[in-house]
Amino acid sequence: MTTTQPAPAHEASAEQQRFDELIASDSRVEPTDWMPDDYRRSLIRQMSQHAHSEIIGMQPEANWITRAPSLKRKAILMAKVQDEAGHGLYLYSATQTLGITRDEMTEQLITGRARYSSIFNYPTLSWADMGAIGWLVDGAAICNQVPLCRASFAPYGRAMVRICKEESFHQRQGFEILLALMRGTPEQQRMAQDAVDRWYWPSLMMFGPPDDDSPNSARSMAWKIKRFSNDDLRQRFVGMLVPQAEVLGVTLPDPDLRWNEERQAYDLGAIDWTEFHEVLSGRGPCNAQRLQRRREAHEDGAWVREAAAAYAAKQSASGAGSGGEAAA
Ligand code: FAQ
Repeated sequence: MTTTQPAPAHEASAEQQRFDELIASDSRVEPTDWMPDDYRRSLIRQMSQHAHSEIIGMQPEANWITRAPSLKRKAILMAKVQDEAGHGLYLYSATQTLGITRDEMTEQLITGRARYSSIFNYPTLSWADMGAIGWLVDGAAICNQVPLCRASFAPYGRAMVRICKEESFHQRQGFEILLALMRGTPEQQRMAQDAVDRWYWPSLMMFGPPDDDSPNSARSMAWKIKRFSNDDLRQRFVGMLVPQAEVLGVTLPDPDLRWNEERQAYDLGAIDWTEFHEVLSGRGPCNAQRLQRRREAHEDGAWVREAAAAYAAKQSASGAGSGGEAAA
């Protein structure tokens, strides 16, 4: 190679080659590395949707904080909802390393232009829903997110390691809520079963559309962002649920669920993809309510952002901020 090489095209292809090598060798791409525009765009898409899901996902559970059946349950639920806020913040920060601002992402969310997980557009009708969300929704989230710890984009993978540890605590607390109810009165058992009946199918939809209807999968898998297909992860999830449902004593609401000896996997009944697309189009049971609440919270928080910005400006003007208390 000489310095007379003229072409930016050549440089681009050298960069592309280096990127391809990083991916092929299972190394990580850091924000300072060159990356193809499509890779960057797809990461911003997936990671921002993921961050929005964590933030919107606080709402269905926050609905039960004031009505938790004991002080202990209330403290646990508050900690869980706070964890979800933390997950949203790690993910927004990781996404910012790709060149989008937090304000842009927030704007996309509150104007309804961004997607977030379909699951959070369903209502939480009873205390047992806190158990079903922990067991099924966090369970599905872990199943989908453990492979993302190895995502080729390093900040995403690093954020996922911590998130998955916390999600696994969430999943167990949900299982434990359902177990307590299933060991309780017939009415409590009915409540637990009803919650499982309502959350089971939407939790299977969290994995996304079937593989032959998933426009992003092939490229995301070639880039090693996604490591497994939507259907593979859904299948793995049901395989995990069946023995746990037996321990709980709940029935999974799929009459066609059967072990297939030949495939060594469960055959599943048909998922209602019309419902999924309705929810994605903004016509789920709680889409409007979730977005309105998020918008209101953003507006209510304006004074905090202003105060923080004014404080930061004052600190930098006075040259403070190195640990000591600034003069008033
Ligand atoms: N909901 O081509 P694909 C949690 C969209 S966190 C809404 O298959 P991809 C923690 C998809 O974006 C839950 N939209 O897409 C918690 C795409 O639209 P676009 C969130 C969905 O990206 C627990 C289009 O359909 N987890 O639960 C959904 O390859 C409890 C075509 O789909 C993540 O975000 C859906 N379910 O695969 C918090 C994990 N499925 O962008 C509080 C990271 C698909 O082209 C309480 N994300 N779409 O307009 C992923 O793994 C992937 O993005 C998938 C979708 C698997 C979600």
